Amino acid sequence: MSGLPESLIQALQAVVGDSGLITDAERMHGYLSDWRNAYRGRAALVLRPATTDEVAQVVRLCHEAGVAIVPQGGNTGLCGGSIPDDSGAQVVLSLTRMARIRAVDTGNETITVEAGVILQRLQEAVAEVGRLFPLSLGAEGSCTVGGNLATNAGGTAVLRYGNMRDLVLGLEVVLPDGRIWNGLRGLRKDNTGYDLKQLFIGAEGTLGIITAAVLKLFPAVRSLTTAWVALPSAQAAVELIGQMRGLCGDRLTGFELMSRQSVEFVLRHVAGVNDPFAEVYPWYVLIELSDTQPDASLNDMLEQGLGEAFEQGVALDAVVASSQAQVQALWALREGISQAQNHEGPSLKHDISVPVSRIPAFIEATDRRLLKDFPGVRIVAYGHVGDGNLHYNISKPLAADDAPFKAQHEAIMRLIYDSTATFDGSISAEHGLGQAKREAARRYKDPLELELMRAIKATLDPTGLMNPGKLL
Ligand code: FAD
Ligand code: 2HG
Ligand code: ZN
Repeated sequence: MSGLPESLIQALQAVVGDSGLITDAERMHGYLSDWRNAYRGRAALVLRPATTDEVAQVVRLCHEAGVAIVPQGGNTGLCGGSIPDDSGAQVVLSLTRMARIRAVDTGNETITVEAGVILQRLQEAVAEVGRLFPLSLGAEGSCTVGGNLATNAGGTAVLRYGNMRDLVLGLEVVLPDGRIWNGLRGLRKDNTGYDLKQLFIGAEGTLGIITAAVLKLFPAVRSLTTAWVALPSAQAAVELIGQMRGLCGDRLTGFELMSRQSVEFVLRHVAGVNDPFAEVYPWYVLIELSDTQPDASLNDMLEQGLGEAFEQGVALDAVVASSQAQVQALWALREGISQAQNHEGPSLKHDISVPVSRIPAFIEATDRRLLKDFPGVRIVAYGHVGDGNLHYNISKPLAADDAPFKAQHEAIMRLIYDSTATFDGSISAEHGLGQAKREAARRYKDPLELELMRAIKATLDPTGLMNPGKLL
């Protein structure tokens, strides 16, 4: 049984109805672990409110009873932020039933959506009115707008459109005591004091529950070209992105870097993908150019950029997609890395960032230190070059047992974060801290910043019931 007082369970049930409350262990299962099974917890029950008022009422009831809440969207997060602890005393509050598109205002170029709307559904709804919502990531078929906001999600279009933080005009939030803050303003200019919505974006559910948002719309893309390019080094990727930006400006909307090891994992484990080249190269980039004009000469621009890159030895080989199917095939090689790495045994995921210009030196120095101290580990480095954001992931040595590798996790993580700090970087560029990087943040973040963050937490959530054990 849940361990919560029967009177509280009845009161919660009266708010959300039978379909909004799960106590059965089997039905709770999917809410209690992440997709990699890297984090697993227990919960007193799962609540699935369907409206903002229901969220407010259940949060108030939990607040009065001193019960901790773990907000959850699509549960695709990569650092355990949406998974309860193992006490069995916490309540998971899933937003997936709050999935309405409340309003579309093409005159104001905004859409107002509830937190449980799946990102892909948002993209499709926006396309139907001839617009673009540019946030794009591998989990878009199951992650939610609320989760994207709570993690300040990044993805593959940040170099042109920014992080989730940049795509928001207003929020509706249920505060930890159950009050509703209606900040659903669709204003591009509002200088009336602190920008409170930004506090909740990237807070990973530790300051309140985001129930709805006003998001910006962008002009639809009407021409697009995609290329897969082989490079001799990571340094070449930094040079090439600078050249392509100079040539194409804002038309450069994707520039993803992949090491050979990353691509090999995809070729090995993802069905239906092929290596575009007969030869093996050490690094690859996927380049996307796009424009709002239907007849933009993107191929000419790409050819010019690549032509110069070949002359300088910055690029070694390239294919340009000639059909929508080929575009998808190239993206499958990139987006398949996460899934493919899971098939290679336990792994350590990192989403570090360093200044773009320092990516090559970071990789060189960190590879060297890592392979010296942990011989045989497989480095799966890839990421969003334009954002200085690398997924510097590590898989266990081939043919080694899991246990010795797992025992080295802390030391490997420490080495990578120490190296990141040496390069003036961040230990989390896009996935957040959750439970995975909470301890590490204490070591690498400025003590004054941590003090200010704790002060904000104490002001908004003095009883500490909103996603405890995460982020701070
Ligand atoms: P969840 O996992 O459910 O929750 C994430 C955090 O947000 C938790 O702390 C949770 O408590 C909190 N939360 C959720 N909803 C709310 C709410 N309504 N109010 C308050 N707090 C809430 N991330 C990137 O940034 N870039 C990528 O490129 C990327 N690619 C991915 C690829 C794959 C294959 C996978 C599995 C994940 C990827 N992710 C990526 C990570 C993940 O998809 C994002 O973090 C996403 O934003 C999480 O959304 P979600 O709805 O699944 O949130
Ligand atoms: C990506 O860019 C995601 O593919 C996931 O951020 C990274 O699985 C990972 O480590
Ligand atoms: Zn990423």
